[in-house]
Amino acid sequence: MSKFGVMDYAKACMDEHPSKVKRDERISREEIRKLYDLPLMDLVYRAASIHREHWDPNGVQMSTLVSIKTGACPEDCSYCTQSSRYETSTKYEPLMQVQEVLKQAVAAKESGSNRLCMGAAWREVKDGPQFDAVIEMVKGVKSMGMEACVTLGMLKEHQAARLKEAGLDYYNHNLDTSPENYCNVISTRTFQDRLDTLEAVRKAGVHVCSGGILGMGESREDRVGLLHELANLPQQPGSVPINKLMRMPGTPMADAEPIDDIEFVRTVAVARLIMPKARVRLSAGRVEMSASMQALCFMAGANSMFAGDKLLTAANPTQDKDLAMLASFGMNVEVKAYQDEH
Ligand code: SAM
Ligand code: DTB
Ligand code: SF4
Repeated sequence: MSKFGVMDYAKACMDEHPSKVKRDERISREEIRKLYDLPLMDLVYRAASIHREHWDPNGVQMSTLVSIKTGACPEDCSYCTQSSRYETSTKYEPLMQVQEVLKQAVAAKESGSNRLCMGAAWREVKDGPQFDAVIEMVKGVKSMGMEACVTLGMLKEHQAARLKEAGLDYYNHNLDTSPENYCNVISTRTFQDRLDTLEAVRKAGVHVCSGGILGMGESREDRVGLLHELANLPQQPGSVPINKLMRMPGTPMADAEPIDDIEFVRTVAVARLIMPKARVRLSAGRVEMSASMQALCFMAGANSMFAGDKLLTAANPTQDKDLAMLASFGMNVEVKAYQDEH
């Protein structure tokens, strides 16, 4: 049986996180299961109705990703081409110069993005010149009138406070999957480590961006568990990226069975229903989705996406293709700032 064969899911890592189930719950797993089980038309109709109460259903917010440090990551995330554990085509690139990042921010702004999301293949943030440079990147992006987001791995409270002081709007840190499936995907950190970083981010007053990946061979119950965790965080995330696994050659998940389209749409709809005020972002994997599939996702409540022909290392649809798709849907790119959203 392969590392991600069905049998392996008999192994659960829940015991490692006994504290998490004791938190005060606002929505139960059972309620989330029931939403998933609704007839598709009822589910999408309900999600679209909630979407309209909170958001412009014809609006979509665009973020642009920049990989500010690429590859040679010590973590073993089984989906990731940037892990040093796997033989992939991703080449190590050291931390980018601040000016180079700001050049890319100008281009992103001109293309309609109002948020720059800077990602580093780090296990965690370390104090020192590299973190100082990231602080300068955040300040520079803010001075251009854009929202700034970073995703740098694990983070301590004093580091989150420095990012907040620099003007950071969002910190992206995904829970990725359910607590009980986490150890089947990543062994070099725990689900609790993820929650601790989100806590540090929240304490600093930075908005949380947290979501997950679908199509890693996880079960419906794992998707229920992921959404349950996200929706029951002490404060619901401002952004919820829903990634469709990019099956990167050389990673243990290179041959994973792709997630069914309708199951993906159901997940978007349930996320919208239980986190009505969040930006639900169609993230990695759009390159494998038809325009019709993306239309279904927008109908089900997605209202954000990544712009530009590259994610961090993987492909994304070109800007021309995306703009043509949005035009054909009569959808508009939103540029309003997060202050209006919360
Ligand atoms: N190193 C930091 C971390 O892991 O938090 C930040 C960068 S990491 C690449 C950001 C997120 O990208 C991961 O948490 C994961 O959810 C997503 N991601 C990475 N590789 C992916 C893939 N092949 N397909 C879909 N999503 C992926
Ligand atoms: C998120 O949830 N998805 C983005 C962003 N947050 C950092 C990253 C997707 C990465 C896809 C794989 C790659 O480009 O290597
Ligand atoms: Fe490293 Fe982040 Fe990739 Fe995991 S997802 S291997 S932490 S870059």
